[in-house]
This record gives sequence, C-alpha cells and structure tokens, in this order.
Amino acid sequence: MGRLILVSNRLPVILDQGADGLSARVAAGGLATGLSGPHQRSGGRWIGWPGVTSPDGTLTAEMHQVLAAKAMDGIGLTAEQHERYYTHISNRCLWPLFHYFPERVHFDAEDWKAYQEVNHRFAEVVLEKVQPDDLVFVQDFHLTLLPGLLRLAMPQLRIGFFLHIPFPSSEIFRIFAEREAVLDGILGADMVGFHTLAYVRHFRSAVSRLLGAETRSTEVQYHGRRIRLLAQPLGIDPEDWQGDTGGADVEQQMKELRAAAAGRRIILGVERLDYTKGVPERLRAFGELLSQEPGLVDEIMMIQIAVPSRVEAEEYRDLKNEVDRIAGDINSRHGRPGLQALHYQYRGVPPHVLRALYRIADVCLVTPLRDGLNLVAKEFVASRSEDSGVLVLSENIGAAWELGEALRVNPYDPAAMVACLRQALAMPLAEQRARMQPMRMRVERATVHVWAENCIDAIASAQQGSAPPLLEPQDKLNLDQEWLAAERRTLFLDYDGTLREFTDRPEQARPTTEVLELLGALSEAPATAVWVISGRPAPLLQEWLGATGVGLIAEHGAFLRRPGDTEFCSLLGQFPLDWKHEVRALMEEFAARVPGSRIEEKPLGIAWHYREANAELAVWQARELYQHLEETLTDQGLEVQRGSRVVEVRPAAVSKGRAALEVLQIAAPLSGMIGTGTGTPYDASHLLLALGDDRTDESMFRSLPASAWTVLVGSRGSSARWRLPDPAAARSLLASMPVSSPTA
Ligand code: GDG
Repeated sequence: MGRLILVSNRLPVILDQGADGLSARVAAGGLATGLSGPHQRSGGRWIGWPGVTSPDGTLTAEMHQVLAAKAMDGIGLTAEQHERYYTHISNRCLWPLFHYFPERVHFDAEDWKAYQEVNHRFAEVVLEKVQPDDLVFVQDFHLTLLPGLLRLAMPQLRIGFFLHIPFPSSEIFRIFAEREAVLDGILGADMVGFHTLAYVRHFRSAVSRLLGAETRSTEVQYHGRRIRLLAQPLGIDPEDWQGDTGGADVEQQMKELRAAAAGRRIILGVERLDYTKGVPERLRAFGELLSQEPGLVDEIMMIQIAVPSRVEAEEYRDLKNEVDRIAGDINSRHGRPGLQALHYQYRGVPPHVLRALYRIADVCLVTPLRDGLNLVAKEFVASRSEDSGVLVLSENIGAAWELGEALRVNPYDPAAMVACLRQALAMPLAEQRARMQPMRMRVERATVHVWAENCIDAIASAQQGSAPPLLEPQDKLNLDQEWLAAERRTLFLDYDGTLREFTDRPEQARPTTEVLELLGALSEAPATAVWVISGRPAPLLQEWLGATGVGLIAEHGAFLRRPGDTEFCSLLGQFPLDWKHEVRALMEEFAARVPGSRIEEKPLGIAWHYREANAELAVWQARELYQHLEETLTDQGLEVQRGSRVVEVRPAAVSKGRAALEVLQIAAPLSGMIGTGTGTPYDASHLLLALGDDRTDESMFRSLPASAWTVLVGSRGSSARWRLPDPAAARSLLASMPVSSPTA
C-alpha cells in the first residue's frame, strides 16, 4: 500500500542534550500511540518541527541524525517564523476562531505570510521524502495549506487531513480574512477527517458558501476531484488506563489522596489552562454550590489541575490571574483551617497521579466552553473499572456526541452548572453504573487504533471516486468489439452538456443537424435502442427530438416515451405538488434580485436558471438559495440539485438511474426493442452505453451493471468508468460506432 507519511506541527519527540550528546525521547500522547503502529509497520516517516528554533532556521546534522534513528524528519524554523506561524496565526487566529471566540482573533498580514511560508517549508520536506505510492496524513490546524501545496506538486498523491479542533459554523468561519485559502488548502486532501458529524456539516456549508463547491453528505466535489469527509472521533488506548496500570505508584497515590480528602467526595477537573476549557465558569459553579449549602464543605471537595499553556501570551496570563483569584476566593470563603474546599494546582501532574485522580474521583467535570473532542472525558471513563462515578460533559464538546449517557450541561449557564453538580452528587450508585458501563464499553471499542485504521483506510480508498480515466483509443477498440459482438444494445444519452453544448439560454440549445442525424442513424441501427435521458420537460423533448426515432426520458426520469410513440407516461405515480408554490415564491424573489435569471416550471419540478446572469452575483445567490432549500426541503421527499447554472427542486424518488432501470426491466418487452421480457434484461450479450455530464447522471452511472460502458462528459469526480472531455468528443464517439448487424 505504500508507506504512511505522518506530518504534524510538532514531532512527538523531546530532544535532550546530555553529557553523551543529543538524544531523542518519544513523547507519550494519544496521537503518537495511535499512529506509531501503522507508521512503523509501513516503514514510514514522521515529519514535523522538533521543538527547537535556530537563527537560520536549520537543524544541526546531529539533530537530523537522532531524529532519523526514530524514522523522523525534522523541520527547522527561526524563532520569528515560529512565533508568527505558531503563536500568532495558529494560536491567536485559528484557535480562537475555530473555538467560537471571534473577539480574540488577532490577524496580521505579515503573520499570515509566515504561516504560508512555513506550510511551504513543510511541503518542501514532504516532497523530498515522499514516494508516489505513499500515503500522507497531515494533522491539524497549523498545516491547513499543506494538503493543497502537495496536491499541486503531486496530483496523484494520496493525502489525508485531520482537524483536531472544532470546525465552527460557517457564519463564524467566514469572518476570517484568509478563509478561502484555508478551505482551498484543506481540500487538497482526498480525505478530510473531523471528530464529529456536526463539524463535517459546518465544513461542508463553509465550502459550499465560500467556494461554491458542490457538496453531498460526506463528500465535496472540488476542481474535478472528490474529497471524502469523515467523522471519526479520536480514541484513547484504554489499556493505558484500566485495571492496575501504573501498579504500586498509583495505589500509593490513591491512598494519599483519600487521606487528604478526609472522607469527602471528590470532584475533579483536569486540563490545560485555556480560555476554551471553561475553568473559571466551573470553579464559580462549585463556589456557588458551597454558598448555597455551606455544610457541603464537610462532604465534598474539588481538585482542579490546570496545566500551564501558551504562557507567553497575555490573555493566558490574564486567565491565570482570574483563575487564581476565583480559587483564592473559594478557599477563603468556604475553607477552614485543616479543611480546604478546593485544591487548585497550576501545574501538571505525573501520569501515575493522573491515573490515581481518575480512579478516586466521584465526579469528573469536563465542561469546556468549546472543545474539539476532549480526551480527559474518555480517560476518566476508561479508568472506572467498577463503573461507578459521574461524568459531567459540556454540550459544546465533541466527546458529548459519543458519550451520551453522561450528564450534559450548558457551561455558559451558571444556574444549570450548579444544578448539574447537585444532580451528579445525588446520583444513586445504580444509576451511575447504568450510565458509565455503556460509555466504558464504547471507549474500549473505539480506541485510538480504530481511529488510525479508519482514517488510513479512508485516505487509501478516497481517490476511488475521483475523475475517471479518459476513454483512450484502446478502450474505443474494446468498445467496438463488444458492440459488434452484442446481440442487442441500449444507449442512454443525456442531452445538455453531453450531446449538445450549453448555450446562454436553455431554449437556444436546440439540436443541431449534426445531433439530429447522429441520433437518427443510431436509432436505425439494428437491435439498438437509443434513449435520450434529460432534465428537460417532456413537450420540449418531443418537439426537438420526437422525429429522430429515439426513446425519450424527461424531467430526470419522471416521464418516459417509447421510441416512435408520441405520448409520455409517468414513472412516478401520484406525488403531492403542494410544495411548489412555496418554492416558486422563493425562487421569484431570487429571480427579482438577480437580473437575467429566470424560473422554469416543469410538471413535477421547478428550476431557477442563471446562465445569463452576472456570474458573481448569481453564483453567490445560487449558493444561498441552494443552502436554504436543502436545509428546509430534503425531509419532504424532495431533492435539491445544483446543476450547471441551475438550482432545481423535484421529488427525490425521481432519478435517471431509476428510469434507466425501468427502461431495461419494464419498457423493454413492451417496446419489443430490448430483450424479450424473460430472464435478466442485461446479460453479457446486451451492451449498455451511457453518456452524461452532470450530477443527475451519476444515479444512472451507478444503477447500471458494472459491465456497462459509462462515460462522463467533463472532468469532475464521477462513478462513470471513463470520461471524454466535451460534447464534441461524445458526438464523435457515437458517430464512429460500427453500426452493423449483430453477430448472433
Ligand atoms: C486537542 C483538542 C482534542 C492533561 N493534564 C495532564 C495530562 N493531560 C493530558 C490528558 C489528555 C491530554 O493531556 C489533553 O487532551 P484533550 O483532548 O483533553 O485536550 P487538548 O490538549 O486541548 O487537545 C481536543 C485533542 O486535541 C485530540 O484530538 O480532544 O479537543 O483541543 O490526554 O490526559 N497528562 C498528565 N498530567 C497532567 O497534568 N500526565
């Protein structure tokens, strides 16, 4: 499969300058645990910054050497580069923006240049090391431009990107000055992973609103490529936290903690001291509970571990001062000599202490204002081998998605925080177990190894939906042979953009003599059924193509007219149309706003065309309309489609794929042209050829058997097997088919 090349801002390594020279220690951490197995097994590399800067931004030969011994490649940075790229853009722009703190975003164009420069630097090193069949997996918001840079240099390279922090609502994201660059960079990947489906949704909506790219539930079409979106929360290694991991040290620590608690129950909080983590709000809730019930101080205590983080930044120092003040206030108001209400510690604890804390705590408060996932919650759950204890989770964190049995709270609501604490403290043991047990099972199953495997599989398979290969002369020879050998043939041909070029106004795209003659010749070929399958209304298809002898499928598969007939029949049956007036009214508003655009009514659908309108205004409005319709209509059995300069609504049950199958299975015996009605309508002796250019043709490509000749006209990602560049190439393919009698 090729090697796994991991790329992250920081290498999971600590460089130590000892008396015997430099050494590198691999730092423990979730990501390193999950990825090191697949990384080592594939013989891959890990590329990143090793934590040291130098005046000229290079690393010493010795550093390269010790890193190489760990299969790592270090990237050197100057102190200024690091400050601008990491401290400024990553931590003071992207971090607050993605965590819904727009007022904390400080943007500076010079910093942005450094961010670009460092992403380029990473790209250079990756390109030096990578081989064409490797799989590159880029981590997090420090490197959003990297996938795009790699894609430019190596279009076929398999690239994944995982965002460890939230992806915010597009309304927040759009504030950012370099929003398009960030999205464009991320979309260089084949697979973009997030912790939750909500982030996938936000990303999709940012991509479709800001870049105008087409999106589907877990897919984006961008510059002819299909990008797979994955919701795959990071896991932990449960074995690290279970049973007697840590041995006697942990036991000893638990004893000491119990003695210090003096019979009181313990409420625990653990995190980096960051304004996203909601530490002041949490401590205030604890203080408020003690104020409301002063006697509780004899029954409960709180331990808050706050690991110093980003200490060079003023806002983090301010936060520390605020937390110091709140903590001091709680202890001065509620403590007594020998009985502290809150143990607040502004430094990390060693692993065995953390394990002891997770095991003896009665309640763990994980209440960030916003958090991508939160591993502390999972570690606490994995540590509870007896299934006792209560986990309280903020609604605004990714982990809340998976750990549904936890108590959930809005961390911005002080009264709710106090009420939730009360509920946690009052929870009977049986309920604690009933909630904890399923969470523990889930955490044990969805490990960090599962996360790594699923991400890697998704990257490996993502390109399968990208633009199909060109139909080359050799393929054409094979097609000719199959054509000649076939007993019968069925052709499904889309009209606009496939047989005929687009025109400014849809009514101008009348068939040319060339198209009419081509269809006439094909439909006269023996044992050959030709169907034009289009989104156009039935009367128009009848008027334009009725005389050619082809079969017609109108309105994306809603109506069918057999070859030679004049009447269409409905393939849909009765479908309520009361939604139409609401959609029409909305489209009329858009038509009024965008000069040159217009509405097309169809018996089953309604479409807003903007081909002739000012492109910039129209594309922007089309995104708005599409977004609105998609969010409001899809649960009514309707489908909203963005075709080529058109937004269209119609019943979801209608599709070209369904219509094509109907033709093969039902219409065939009636028309007498396809098969005899016995046995399967498409066996090896029946050649199927389908040509189409837009999204609506995908259902046709997908529903035909794998042996069918499915050809995309254009260059986007598609499930067609081949592609041709344009309608002229499609016509010349059809014109050159060896029209002669079947062999059998
Ligand atoms: C980012 C996202 C996402 C904490 N205190 C101590 C200590 N820790 C360890 C915990 C845990 C880790 O640090 C913290 O991980 P989180 O996930 O909670 O938070 P972030 O650092 O903000 O991480 C986050 C994560 O990326 C992964 O994708 O979940 O949302 O913000 O493992 O155990 N470890 C020790 N002493 C401490 O005092 N030894």
